[in-house]
Amino acid sequence: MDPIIQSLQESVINGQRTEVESLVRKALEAKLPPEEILNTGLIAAMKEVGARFEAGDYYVPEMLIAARAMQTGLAILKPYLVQGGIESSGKVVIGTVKGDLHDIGKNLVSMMLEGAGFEVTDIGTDATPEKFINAIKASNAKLVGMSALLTTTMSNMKLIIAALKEAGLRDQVKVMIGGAPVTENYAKEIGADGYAPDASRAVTLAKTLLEG
Ligand code: B1M
Repeated sequence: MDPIIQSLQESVINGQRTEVESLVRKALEAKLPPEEILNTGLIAAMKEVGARFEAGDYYVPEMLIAARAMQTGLAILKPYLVQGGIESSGKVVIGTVKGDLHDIGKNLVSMMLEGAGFEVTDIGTDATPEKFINAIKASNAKLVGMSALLTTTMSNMKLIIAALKEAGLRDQVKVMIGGAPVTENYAKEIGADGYAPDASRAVTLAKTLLEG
């Protein structure tokens, strides 16, 4: 592994924001591919943070500090991951479902969708069914993206789909879901139109859903 990427991983794991900032810049200056900086540097580090939390070596504050460091790196990387000036591919409403505060993955999906030309309305975290419904009505979106990182909150995706039906919006929008505990099977089970395991595949899925 490139030594810059190795140091970047360590800095995210240790929650060293300033180091993360300078290492992402250094990696870009060294012409390392932005996707490698993202996947091997930032995302892999967050996986390790999760593993340490699970093992009882890290607690919530360490997770939070690591998340902040990761977000700093992501902000610097953003212009290199998304290419602007593309024609609109469609309108999307995206949010992390009620009860869930994890937003790094959702932000990444949002960012990549924007980069692919989608007009994204990001309703943030802890989003209630009403919030999704109001945003769809306000933007006239044809696609809804839901993210969940907790096994306890992923079931809220089902409630949101039911609320969309009740509001008479289900036929107007396609629904795509994602997040660490979510699977293709779960998407089928709750009647979503698709599942994507990561941000780049979320873009491919969004395009397919809106074409079909
Ligand atoms: Co949380 N947390 N956390 N946490 N946290 C996890 C999710 C956990 C797996 C850690 C662990 O135990 N190993 C665990 C969940 C266990 C479970 O439910 N099975 C957990 C827990 C337990 C908790 C708390 C309950 C801890 C506590 O309080 N005791 C608590 C819950 C708070 C709440 O939400 N109500 C909590 C809190 C937090 C912080 C606030 C400290 C922080 C979040 C900060 C933030 O997001 N601003 C945090 C973090 C950072 C994590 C881990 C370490 C990292 C998550 C992350 O950002 N990953 C996480 C461990 C892990 O996931 N391995 C963990 C990087 C990100 C790029 O990946 O989000 O998976 P991810 O997104 C990917 C794909 O999933 C996909 O694309 C993204 C890019 O490739 N994707 C989509 C995501 N959304 C998509 C939507 C799509 C398509 C694809 O379409 C719409």
